[in-house]
Amino acid sequence: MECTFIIIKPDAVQRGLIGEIVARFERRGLKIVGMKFMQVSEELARKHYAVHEGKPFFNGLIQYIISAPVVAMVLEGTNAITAARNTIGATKPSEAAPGSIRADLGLEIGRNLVHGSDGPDTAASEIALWFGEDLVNWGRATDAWIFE
Ligand code: DAT
Ligand code: MG
Repeated sequence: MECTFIIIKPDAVQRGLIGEIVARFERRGLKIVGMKFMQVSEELARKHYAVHEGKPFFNGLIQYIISAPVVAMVLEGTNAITAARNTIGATKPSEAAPGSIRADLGLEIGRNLVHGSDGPDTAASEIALWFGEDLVNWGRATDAWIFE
């Protein structure tokens, strides 16, 4: 089944929104197969956001992501990548769909609370970069009621 990589970013951690955000993914049916609370190094941040290097917002983005701890997660489920992106909402919170995390909890693009992989290739490389092989393969009691 498909996996996606999620970061609960420093603003969400500082605002006490870890539980709120994890709960939204859990309720959706996505299954946690990796999770860690961590301080991100500048080296890891630059690797993760390498695709944005050279853009005007790059330095601010790196400073933001290393400014406080984050929660990194791997979520598994049917179409997990698209499902998680929809639960997260559009990059600009002001344009995100009502009911999404970014619309409900945020206002600015530079404080948009959550990261989610944007496709199968980025999901695979982000999971490898942040977790390596350190994932938990487990049978969830509710799986048969969520996955047909
Ligand atoms: P997303 O996080 O929705 O996948 P992205 O990959 O295009 O968006 O960009 C990564 C992050 O960089 C995004 O969450 C916020 C920041 N960012 C993107 N575009 C920006 C812009 N035009 N101005 C300021 N920050 C931006
Ligand atoms: Mg992205």
